Amino acid sequence: MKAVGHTQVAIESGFWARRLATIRDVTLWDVFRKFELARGDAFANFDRVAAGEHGAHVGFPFFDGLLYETIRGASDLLAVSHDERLDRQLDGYIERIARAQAVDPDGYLNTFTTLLCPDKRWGENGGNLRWQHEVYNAGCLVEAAVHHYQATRKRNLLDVAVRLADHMCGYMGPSPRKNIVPAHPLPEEAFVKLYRLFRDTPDLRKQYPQVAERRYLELARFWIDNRGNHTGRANCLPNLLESSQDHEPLLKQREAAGHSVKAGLLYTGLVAVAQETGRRKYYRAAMRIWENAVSRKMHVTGGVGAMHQEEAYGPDYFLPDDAYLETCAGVAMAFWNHRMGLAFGEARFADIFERVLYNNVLGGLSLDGTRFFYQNPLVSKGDLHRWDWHVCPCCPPMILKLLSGLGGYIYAHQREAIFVNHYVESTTTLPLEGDPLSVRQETQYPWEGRVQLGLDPQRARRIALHLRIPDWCPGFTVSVNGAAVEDVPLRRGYAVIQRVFSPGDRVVLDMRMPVMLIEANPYVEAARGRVAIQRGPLVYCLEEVDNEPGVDITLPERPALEHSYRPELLGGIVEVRGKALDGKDFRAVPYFTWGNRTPASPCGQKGPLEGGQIHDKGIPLSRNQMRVWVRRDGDWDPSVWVWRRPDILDGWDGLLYRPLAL
Ligand code: FUB
Ligand code: ZN
Repeated sequence: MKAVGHTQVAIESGFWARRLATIRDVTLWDVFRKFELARGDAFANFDRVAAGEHGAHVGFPFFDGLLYETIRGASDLLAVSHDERLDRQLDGYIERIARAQAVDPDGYLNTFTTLLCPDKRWGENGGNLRWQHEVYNAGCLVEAAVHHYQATRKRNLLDVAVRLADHMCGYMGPSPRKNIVPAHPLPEEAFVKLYRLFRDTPDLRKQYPQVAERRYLELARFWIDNRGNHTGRANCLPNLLESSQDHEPLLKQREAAGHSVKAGLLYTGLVAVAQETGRRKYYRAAMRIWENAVSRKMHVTGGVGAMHQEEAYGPDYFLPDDAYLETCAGVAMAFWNHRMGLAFGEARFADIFERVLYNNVLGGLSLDGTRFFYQNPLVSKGDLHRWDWHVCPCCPPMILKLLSGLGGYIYAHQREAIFVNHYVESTTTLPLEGDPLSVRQETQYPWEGRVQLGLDPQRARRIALHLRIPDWCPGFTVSVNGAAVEDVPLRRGYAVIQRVFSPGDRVVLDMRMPVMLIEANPYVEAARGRVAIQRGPLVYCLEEVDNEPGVDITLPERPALEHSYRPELLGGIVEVRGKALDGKDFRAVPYFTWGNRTPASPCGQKGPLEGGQIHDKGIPLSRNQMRVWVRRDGDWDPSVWVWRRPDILDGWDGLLYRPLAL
């Protein structure tokens, strides 16, 4: 499928319009301000490079990249609603970035290396490619430049990015160039975007006669193909290790592994390269790794990267309550699933996108838009609070990148077929062959499951309308112009309504949205005997402020669960209420709203914790064995081995989560 870009989609009312207004009016400015003030001005690194200075550098080596990412997010906001002040502010930053690049004859740009270890570019001469983040930063610059150009049609940032990208294309790649791959993935997809920008914009292409855009795609492909090939890497880090998915060739990898942010961004780049080259081996690898990630390594919130060490994916089914689940990893998971959905044309990828978006990622940003979570575990002992700013502020820019472009994930099309992948109140015009098609979507989603679509083709025409039926949905009905449509076929997770649509037609999708209890696959030790509360795409949580201190609830076998909209609570939410086995009432709120009110008392939470701290993947698992993590004498014991019990998986069909039959 081809996605409808975010600039073509207007989100002006409903749940997301309110969230996006906060992001546009508050979060964006807050993030820039904190980068400038929190620990010194991170943009001043560029000024010092421009002035030929050496020495002090503000922040971690990847701060250049984080600033570029914030510019990308800002550009996407600018593209949907022009803001003179923001436009000028970005131009000011870009001028400082461009001045820093201008002093280098090659167009090389990485403030950390230039200021602190100028003889160690690209990790050479005893440098450290992983730590220096040069290729990653360059990728962030390239993607920011593409988005900024698309938003403004200005070349100021693109000029900088092209100069650096061209330098890289001459420096790294197949022998005799250097075998350098990004220690932190992201540039793979960014270079594909740069390639596409020039390929698809002939006017722009004419303005850059020196550009040979094919080289950008070739370098991205080189990075995918040469992960795990350590030949000739003597001058930087020969092996970037599993953290960077460099332990073996990517196309041979079978599991989601290593640093979970790097992993998600790498898999996104893998699919981007697959889409451009059409090579089946790339698609196959992406699908294999995806199956592993979502059927064995994903929390119910869509969060990934259970391990605290290395912010990494853990072993299969290792999904402890206090897992790490970095917000950035959730964003990367969303990017990856978006591309998978477009590439494979199946709704199950948008299901994962939705799960991670509404729970793990949205939970990473406070309701007022100024405070953040880095980790998003399922439980808090009362000592995890939102932070105003972090010494490693990687998550705010990633949140901005995803949410600023949210409009671009909703609709897609393919010849006469249109796809509604997400239920977000919005309007768009789909560029179908022949005439464009206007669509107006009205919905109270995620609070209600009813979606009304007004379709306005310019003339009566045959269209196959595909409506995603989410994995959580136990039943739905469809009507067109008030008449029920019987036996709507479900294809690849979409309800397909194929007919001649006329101007003014109205389609109503009604999805049942009961409160559900979700159980995890029995191999998930930490979840045995436990359930998650979910309604629609939202996973719920219990906070001390609404409940008894300690929040430790045992449910009766058939709990009566009620829900109602509470406009005054947490900006307006659907609350879930029930009675515990001991007869006491409890109240649950959407997980994404947690940590916005009075913090829980320290150690208020009881139950198994700290699983994510223990990890030793040194011992290979045999096919018939698995390691379980058992709590003994108050501690987790990782060394318990059991024979796999396929019998306990009866009826699970490879699922990781399913509704509990009540
Ligand atoms: O290495 C850059 C960023 O810092 C990663 O994406 C985050 O996970 C944090 O480790
Ligand atoms: Zn992060």
